[in-house]
Amino acid sequence: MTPLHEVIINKKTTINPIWIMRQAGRYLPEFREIRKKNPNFIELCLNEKLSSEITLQPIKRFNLDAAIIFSDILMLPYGLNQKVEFKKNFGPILEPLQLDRVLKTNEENFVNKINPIYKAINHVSKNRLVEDKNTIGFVGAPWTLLVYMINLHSPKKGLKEDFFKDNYLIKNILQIIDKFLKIHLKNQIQNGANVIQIFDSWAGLLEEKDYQNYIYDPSISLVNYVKSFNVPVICFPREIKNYQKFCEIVKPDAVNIDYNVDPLTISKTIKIPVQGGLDPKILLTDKEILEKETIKYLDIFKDHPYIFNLGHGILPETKPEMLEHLVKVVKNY
Ligand code: 1CP
Repeated sequence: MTPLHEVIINKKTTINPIWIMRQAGRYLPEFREIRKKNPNFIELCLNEKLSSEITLQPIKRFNLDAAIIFSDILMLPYGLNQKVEFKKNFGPILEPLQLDRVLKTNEENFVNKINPIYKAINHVSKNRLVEDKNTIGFVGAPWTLLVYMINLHSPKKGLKEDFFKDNYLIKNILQIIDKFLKIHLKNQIQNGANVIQIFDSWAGLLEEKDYQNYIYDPSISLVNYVKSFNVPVICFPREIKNYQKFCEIVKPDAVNIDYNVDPLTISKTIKIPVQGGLDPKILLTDKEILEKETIKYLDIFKDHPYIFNLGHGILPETKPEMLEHLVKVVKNY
């Protein structure tokens, strides 16, 4: 059985598999080398040969237990014919949403437009480097995708004041997102993804009164859908105020925690397997601090099914040797 399945399905506590959010990316010189020659990020995600190669880069370098496919949550709006661009040092920029264009997209158009992603998952999952490991497919959660599709860029400075003004549009878009996320999930699973992670990166922007409509209900729909394929699903409702309540209501197979929550409280209150938590900034310090902080998480979760990961994506400034050291500490624990 693969390492993540041992923990998530068999609830094994004697192993601590490790993979890292954004493990394929900018902190790796071999990634930057490819990126330099491929200024268009979307095109790079749709180049099955290069995206497979990038996915495997961290697997070749470190003793990680899972490959996560090099793609982006914003391939969904792209597949729905909302233009997406990635500007250097700024992040994603989306063109204003045109509901009629999105409504015209059918399953066939969508799958054809982003098909190289599925081919890459297929290549990666069959590669001998990944043989005994997991291949992770992923999507953005409906709320987080809605945020980008309406806000049109990163909501780091908060949402636009009139974000919720067009109720008709929001309702329609959420339905479309649900439909196409299921198509996207199905194709990833049918091509070899054997774990799914759902990123709700902007869950923390909502007030608790809005969780039911924008986080719980849309997540339940996707979690149940993934479960129908017998594939385990990990949810990451980043900076949600109450992870325990989220787990009880949404019932994912495992939950990824962010670095602002107290891991000890989590270990005592959450019954399902847990993933992640370590602050990615710890990887910018030194090996001694890294070791201490890593062992803190491993000690807290020593009797809990636990997958080692960070509390958010690895930072571009991280030195690869720090990740190498982290993997060593986890493996030697
Ligand atoms: O080279 C570059 O400039 C591109 C940087 C980059 C990379 C490497 C982006 C732009 N996306 C990715 C890949 C990516 N994105 C992966 C690959 C697999 C891996 O983990 O190794 C994954 C899983 C994502 C998921 C993703 N994209 C999320 C969810 C996770 C998270 O970080 O919260 C989000 C919010 C995005 C949007 C996005 N894409 C890229 C950026 C810089 C952002 C965030 C911008 C913002 O703050 O709004």
